Amino acid sequence: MPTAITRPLSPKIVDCELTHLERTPIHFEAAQQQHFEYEQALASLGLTVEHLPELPEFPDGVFVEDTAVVLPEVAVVTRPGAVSRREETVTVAAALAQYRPLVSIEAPGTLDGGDVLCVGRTLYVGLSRRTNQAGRGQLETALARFGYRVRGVPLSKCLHLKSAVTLIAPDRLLLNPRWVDASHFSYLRLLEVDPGEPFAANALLVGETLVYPNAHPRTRERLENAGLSVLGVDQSELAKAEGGVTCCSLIVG
Ligand code: CIR
Repeated sequence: MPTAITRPLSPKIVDCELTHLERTPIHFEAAQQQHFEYEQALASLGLTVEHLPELPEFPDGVFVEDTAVVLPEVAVVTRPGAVSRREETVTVAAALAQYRPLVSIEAPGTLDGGDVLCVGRTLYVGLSRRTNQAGRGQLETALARFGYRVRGVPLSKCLHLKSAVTLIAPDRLLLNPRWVDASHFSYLRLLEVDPGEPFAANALLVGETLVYPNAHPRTRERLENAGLSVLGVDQSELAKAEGGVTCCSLIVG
């Protein structure tokens, strides 16, 4: 049974890391309710939701995507680029060890899972403020034996690679061309976000359905016009913490 690993929100989410957004008040109860509804959306798509232990002292602990890269053969436990987030990986590694052999990114490497986009046997790695060349290199070395290629993608205008581009079908990407150079992905079919919705490129593909924020109606229309099935969720509170739909779960297929 495919599983979605999630973590309850920390009350300290209000002290989260912020890179590209100004701090605005986050309503904790509303954020909790939205996270619950996100988990329900994943369950409605056939995923078993497994909760990690609460980490009340870690403001960004809910964004579990950044702590691991889960592939069919192996799980890579990351070393998050933000120092405040490094220890989040301990409980993630313990949970993932039930499902996969583990490898870990070590110092001086840093890697956030939000920077890793998997398309078939190619992993695109955003070289961002969070992910460095050493982290990318360690990922390449760890995965070469499984036949994965790893390609670095320079990034400066958004937090993570998956803020700018995500997979919406096995051969198709949703992309904001103002945040990432589309030529890296020219052999794939590309769908651009509506220019007025810069944050709209982060979609979570579960089976053949996209879990997708209600905040981007014009891009949603583009997705639906392209024949894709969309399940809307409200993530307005965690969006203030620079979170998106991929960030809040680790899918173990
Ligand atoms: C951070 O800056 O680390 C959090 N406030 C947001 C992380 C979002 N994660 C993701 O895009 N994968």
